[in-house]
Amino acid sequence: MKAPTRSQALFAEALKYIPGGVNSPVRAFRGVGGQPFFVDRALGCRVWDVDGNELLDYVGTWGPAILGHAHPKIIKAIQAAAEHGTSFGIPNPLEVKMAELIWREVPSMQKVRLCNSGTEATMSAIRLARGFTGRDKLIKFEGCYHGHVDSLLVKAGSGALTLGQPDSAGVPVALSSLTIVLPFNDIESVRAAFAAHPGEIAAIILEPVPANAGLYLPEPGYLEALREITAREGAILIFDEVMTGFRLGMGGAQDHFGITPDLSCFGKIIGGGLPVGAFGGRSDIMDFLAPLGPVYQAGTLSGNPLAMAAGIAALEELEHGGCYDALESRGAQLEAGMRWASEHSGVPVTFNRIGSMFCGYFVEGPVRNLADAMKSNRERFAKFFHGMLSAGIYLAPSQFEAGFISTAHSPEDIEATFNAAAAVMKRI
Ligand code: KE4
Repeated sequence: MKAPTRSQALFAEALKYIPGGVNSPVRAFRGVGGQPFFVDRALGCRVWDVDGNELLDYVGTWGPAILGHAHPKIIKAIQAAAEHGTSFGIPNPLEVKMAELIWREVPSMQKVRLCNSGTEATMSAIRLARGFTGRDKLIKFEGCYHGHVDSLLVKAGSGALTLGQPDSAGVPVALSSLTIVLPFNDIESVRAAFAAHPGEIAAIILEPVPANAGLYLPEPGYLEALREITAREGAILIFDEVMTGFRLGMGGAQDHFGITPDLSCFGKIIGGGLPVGAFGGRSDIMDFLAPLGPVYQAGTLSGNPLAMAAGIAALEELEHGGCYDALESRGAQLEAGMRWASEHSGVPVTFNRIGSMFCGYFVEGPVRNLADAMKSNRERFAKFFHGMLSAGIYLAPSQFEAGFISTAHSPEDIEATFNAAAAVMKRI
């Protein structure tokens, strides 16, 4: 009988105290089978598990590690900030610097409020949109995830235009029924929803690049049409850029696609790996927030000096480091390599990518929405995931997650990745 590995022992221990042994469900490997490994440390584009196995990391802590793990400038910034104290609950200079950075790099962000997670950011943004418009209904899209916000843990009702059903226990139907869930990339359904609910819809919230059902892209003209409809209907357009913010470029998806939303949500990268969130946009809307206005929002650790120091270091490196050209080059190299691996092995894989975000679906393409993504062969994906893990390459443990390349990934790392993929694909 083989002695359990340290990861196995830790997982058994974790199961005693933590539901499912994890503090966030996707970490439990339920999408791919098996047990999660436990990490000991991370540096650059690599993580080492507690049994000493080295892994090339394409999860990047789900997006924040765009500069790789333990970037020296981020570590140094955290150390220096920590010597002054770890939390104040008092306004501090670093939160002003972070706000100015976001204000400068994202023109739509006339005002910004910092918080502690992407979930807090989207939860606050929809409350603000409802408070500002005096309307209660929301539109979200199938396949888009915005954190575990009651009003957004909602799935499509029976008919496309009917009101939403809870997508989690504990969400009251009374609340989910205020959310209309529509197919992404289907602008007619948006027009029909506003026609069916005139003057009642406070906001549309979307991931401009849905990356929580794998990854697929907005069709040409789709985002422009959402902008035009919301402006005409007096509804607030909210871009959830928790993942795409500072990932696709300093201006995020809104700069990439040339759309100005009314409100935007951020997280992940702006915290340099520490807990963070932010939401902001039009001043006339943001000034509805307490203490100025009637919409309440608060947070003990909002603007936390360590998270601000880490995030500022990350954004300043991204701003000055010529990082996005490198990320695009690595992304293109991986895309070409994975397409070769698919052709070489004869296994159909649809590889979607934008910049340094990607997803390989085990299905003939195209994959342009959730319905297409759901056709992927998940059993094959699971075998591919474990085959790559055995080859020392850690991909997201779910077909319905995006992968991330960092500036720490070298061309040699990318080449090793698609060569391993070709070998694994041949075996599954
Ligand atoms: P957090 O509350 O997890 O910081 O952010 C929620 C969130 C909001 N909006 C978008 C577009 C997001 O992708 C997320 C969180 N992303 C997931 C990855 N699919 C985080 C990983 C996890 O849940 O453990």
